[in-house]
Amino acid sequence: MRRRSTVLVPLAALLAAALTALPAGPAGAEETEQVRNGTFDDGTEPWWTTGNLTAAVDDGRLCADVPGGTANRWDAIIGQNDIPLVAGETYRFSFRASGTPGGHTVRALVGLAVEPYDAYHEVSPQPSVSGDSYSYTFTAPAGTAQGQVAFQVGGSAEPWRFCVDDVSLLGGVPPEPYEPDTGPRVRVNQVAYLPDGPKNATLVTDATGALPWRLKDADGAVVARGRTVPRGTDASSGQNVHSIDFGRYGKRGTGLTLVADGEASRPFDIGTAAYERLRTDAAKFYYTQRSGLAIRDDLRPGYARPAGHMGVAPNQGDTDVPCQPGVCDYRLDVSGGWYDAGDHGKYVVNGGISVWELLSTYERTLHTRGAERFRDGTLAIPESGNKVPDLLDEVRWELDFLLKMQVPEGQPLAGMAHHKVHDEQWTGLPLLPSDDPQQRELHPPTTAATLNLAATAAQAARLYQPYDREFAARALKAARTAWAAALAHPEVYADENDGVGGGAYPDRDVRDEFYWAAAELYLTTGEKDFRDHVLASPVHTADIFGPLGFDWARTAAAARLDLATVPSRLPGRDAVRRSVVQGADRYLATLDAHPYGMPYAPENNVYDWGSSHQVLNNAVVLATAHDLTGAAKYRDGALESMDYILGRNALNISYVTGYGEASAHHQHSRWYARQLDPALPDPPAGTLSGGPNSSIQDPLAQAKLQGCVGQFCYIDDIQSWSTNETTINWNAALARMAAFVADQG
Ligand code: 9MR
Repeated sequence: MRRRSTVLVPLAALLAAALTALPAGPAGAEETEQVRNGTFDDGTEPWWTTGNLTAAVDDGRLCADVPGGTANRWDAIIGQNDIPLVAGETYRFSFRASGTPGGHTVRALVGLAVEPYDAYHEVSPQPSVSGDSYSYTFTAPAGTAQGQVAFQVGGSAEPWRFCVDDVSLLGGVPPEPYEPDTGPRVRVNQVAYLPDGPKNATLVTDATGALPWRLKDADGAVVARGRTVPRGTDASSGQNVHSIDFGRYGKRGTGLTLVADGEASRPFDIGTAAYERLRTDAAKFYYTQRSGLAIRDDLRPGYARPAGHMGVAPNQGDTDVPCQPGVCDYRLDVSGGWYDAGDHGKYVVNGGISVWELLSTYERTLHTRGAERFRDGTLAIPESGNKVPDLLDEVRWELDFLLKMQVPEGQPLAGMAHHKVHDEQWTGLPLLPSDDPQQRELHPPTTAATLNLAATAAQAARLYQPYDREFAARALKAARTAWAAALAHPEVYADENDGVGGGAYPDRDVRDEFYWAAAELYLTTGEKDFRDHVLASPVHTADIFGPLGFDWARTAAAARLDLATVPSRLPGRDAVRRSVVQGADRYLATLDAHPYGMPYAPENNVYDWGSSHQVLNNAVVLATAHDLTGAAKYRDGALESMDYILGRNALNISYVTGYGEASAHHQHSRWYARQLDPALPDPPAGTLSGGPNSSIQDPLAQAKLQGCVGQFCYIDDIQSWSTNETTINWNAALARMAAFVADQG
């Protein structure tokens, strides 16, 4: 279709006028069309198609008959190459498209025309028969002379007809400021407060003096009232805020709202039911992360998918995986385990902390209430009905994988564990695990991975003993072998640049991993040698409960918390328990000083990657202090920490999918990728998002969140892998805390 240039000219003139008025106008910020013949007035040149398409001009548009029966979007493409893209420049990508029949998904993208085919911007509209217009603004994360505009139309079982017109990629457009929709200014836990727990909220307001608040039940009747407490400027958000304490009201109910300063909060409950649900949902997350097993629709309606990486084409499989060239000359069956996150990689270090936190969730129930939570049948997994607690069955899936990552006897570095296994190159989104065509590779063994294996296999040995003695014995043997191998090779580190096709997970300080492995081996065996290693570790007496909290790289807390809670004859155990309580005191002080009531205030307000789970892990220290002392203040602190996760925050969002009126649901994942492909599901209910990350490493966050303050460094978009991914270690922190809260009900 011929473009009406009359519209463009005055626009450009206006812009030029505006620019001359600015003191320092950005050089070259003139809107420039990058697409040639996007109106198809001159036939189809220079557009190209894959061989299975014939494109022709029809009624001024470009149309193609798309064959049915292709597997991937990229199996049928219409594209234009040689499009120059400038890093940091903002573009408007627009086009008009129709589909017959309507509803077929098109992957429209601007990106690299050559390997690794990075998508700089992609969308997945489903054009109707009558046609729709689309327009998107994005900032190019990198520059290239080999850019491309492409419409990927494959992946449909049925044939259909696709037409496109007025394709435009306009460079030099002004960036669109990103304004998150933060809803009402009264911020509450959008899920539930416990009837006898603390109840706090935060009000965002310009008012400097105290304001009245009212609590309303579902019928709108005022059931409590009071006055806010002005807290000044909150450093974590830059907002002026007041806090509200309505903890004296404790009647169960649903659909309550808190009203202040002319705004009503999102609705919430006072009750325990939501936490009973979250306790299981957070743990059910793992079944659909499983590799090497078909996910059953009867167990997870809407989440069924074929088994991933079992060697069935196009997968190359994890059943017979070589090392990276030059790393080893054997192959291993490393099938099974959980996919780490939204990628298809499997990493021993991160698998380790995830296993530990889930097993400690289980182990805690043995020492606190005596009852076994997560008993057989509670998680609806294939093993339900085998008389083993379901949480143990689920974690076993990962433990079996971790054991397979151990270097076999007779090989160099025998007994150590390979750091990770993943694809040679990063794969695109969306991509079901079973559709990944890439070569999988084992990466070199590391001391950190070996000690993760030693710690978790030792922990497993004591917990699985009542259910499977053979496995317990095998796990303990593997743990001992790993421990000896780590002692023999104490400084083999992951290469911090080994981040192609999978994450690097580098860690050059493994004193904490040695401490953790020694502690688990001691708690399981009671042996003097391991006890001596624990007592001699420099980490044993160190102050380890810092502001960021523990995670996959900072594992000392795993040891300390277990030494404090799992019965043993460790000399000086009282001091160990005191150190946990002192750590909790510090997190409590942070929480009390924080107008959003969180036990997290990182140095210089730099929110870490996965901050949601850092908040939760700090809450785990509070929860453990409550278990150790029975003091209500630690329980209250642990409960209040959940409020932040579930909506009492600057963005007014619950970071747990399906919990709260506004919850994260576009997490970065190759298979929970509904944002990109409506045929795929969102992440299951009970999935934790990584949350604000000040370093915004991904291009989408860089384009939208530049200059963000703390809590605002987050966007619920599938492309934002640095602020919005889902991972096995983050969900473990959620599972641990959800179980604690449910136990208080
Ligand atoms: O959560 C991890 C973060 O702490 C690291 O700094 C980063 C770089 O190694 O990796 C993050 O983990 C990602 C991993 O590397 C690959 N799978 C997805 C993980 C979450 O984004």
